[in-house]
Amino acid sequence: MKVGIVGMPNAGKSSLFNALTRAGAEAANYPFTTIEPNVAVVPVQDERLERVAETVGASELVHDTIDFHDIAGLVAGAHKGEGLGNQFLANIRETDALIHVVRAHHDQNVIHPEGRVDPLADIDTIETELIYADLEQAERRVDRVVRQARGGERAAVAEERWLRELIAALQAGRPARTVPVPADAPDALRNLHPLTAKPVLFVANVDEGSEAVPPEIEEHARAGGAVAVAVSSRLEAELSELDDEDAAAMRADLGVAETGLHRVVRGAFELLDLLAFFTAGEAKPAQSWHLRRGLTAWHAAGEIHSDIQKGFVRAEVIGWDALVDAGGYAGARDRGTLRLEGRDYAMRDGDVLTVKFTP
Ligand SMILES: Nc1nc2c(ncn2[C@@H]2O[C@H](COP(=O)(O)OP(=O)(O)O)[C@@H](O)[C@H]2O)c(=O)[nH]1
Ligand SMILES: [Mg+2]
Repeated sequence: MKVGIVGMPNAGKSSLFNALTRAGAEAANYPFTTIEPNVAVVPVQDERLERVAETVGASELVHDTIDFHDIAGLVAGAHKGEGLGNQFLANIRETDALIHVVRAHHDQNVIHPEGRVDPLADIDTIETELIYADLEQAERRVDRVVRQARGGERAAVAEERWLRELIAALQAGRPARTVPVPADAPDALRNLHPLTAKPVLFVANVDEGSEAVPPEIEEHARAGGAVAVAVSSRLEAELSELDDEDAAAMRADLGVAETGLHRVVRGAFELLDLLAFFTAGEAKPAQSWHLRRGLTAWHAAGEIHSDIQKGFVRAEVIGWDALVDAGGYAGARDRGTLRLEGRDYAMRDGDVLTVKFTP
């Protein structure tokens, strides 16, 4: 899962990114060895996985991860090639979702590029750039699709119709997510990758010690079907340099309960409508995975390995808490709580899955 961090210059993107990076680097069983400098691989901490691992006697914990990309260079005029321009816009196209960091703290020592702290105006600047970028891309795409559509290709005709509707919406300042993709042009979205179709998590970068999302940001997020959380990027960056005990003490002093990073990771999960499932066995790693809600055991198998999906025979499934209650797989089998399911079984959040497959 790839998430891009965008926002105005000086909004607090890199501070948040640095805090996330350190959280990732400190986590045990870090599954990746190479990291690009602007990519933070952050584990999704999940107590349920720890309980499951204890219960079955797993060898180690392997947490699911989210990749966060620090994307600099989004300034007014980026779509025209100002700042890092279109090159950087290409970077965000490949992400599954965006974190939009909005400055909401009032530290006068931090210069604002427009000389004033106005979260809604900043949001508007960034959203306008994303809309312009999509507009340009859509206009280029429609020129190509028109030719195919003239040849009578059905999908191309449908795609052209969608693109024209999309262009009109973008010109009116509406994001791509408000324009439904027709069923007869299934690849239209993938052909374009519009930035404004991606789900957005707003991170209000608030004053230290504050935990509330400013109401205007909350309202803006809600109106657009987005999620908002409040974090102090600087505080999180500072806390991530302390050891756990000192960091907890400082949080207690400030009256900040949950780690801001945790809020961001959870927000991303919620935003993408994901569920978590687990695999675990004795003397084997206990691992957490994610899957879009509504997908099946067969899809889950594909997350684990394409060979396991290809050879899928059946799945053994149990809720994590039922497995813990039964003290392990053997106990669960005795109680009849370990179920056999077929490939179409709709996975539930917290399921522990064992796929039987023919190699
Ligand atoms: N007071 C305060 N300063 C912050 C906060 N977040 C970032 N800053 C400062 O703002 C400046 C720009 O932050 P940075 O993360 O580099 O912003 P970016 O341009 O969006 O990557 C730095 O000097 C940070 O220390 C915050 O939550 N509170
Ligand atoms: Mg930066």
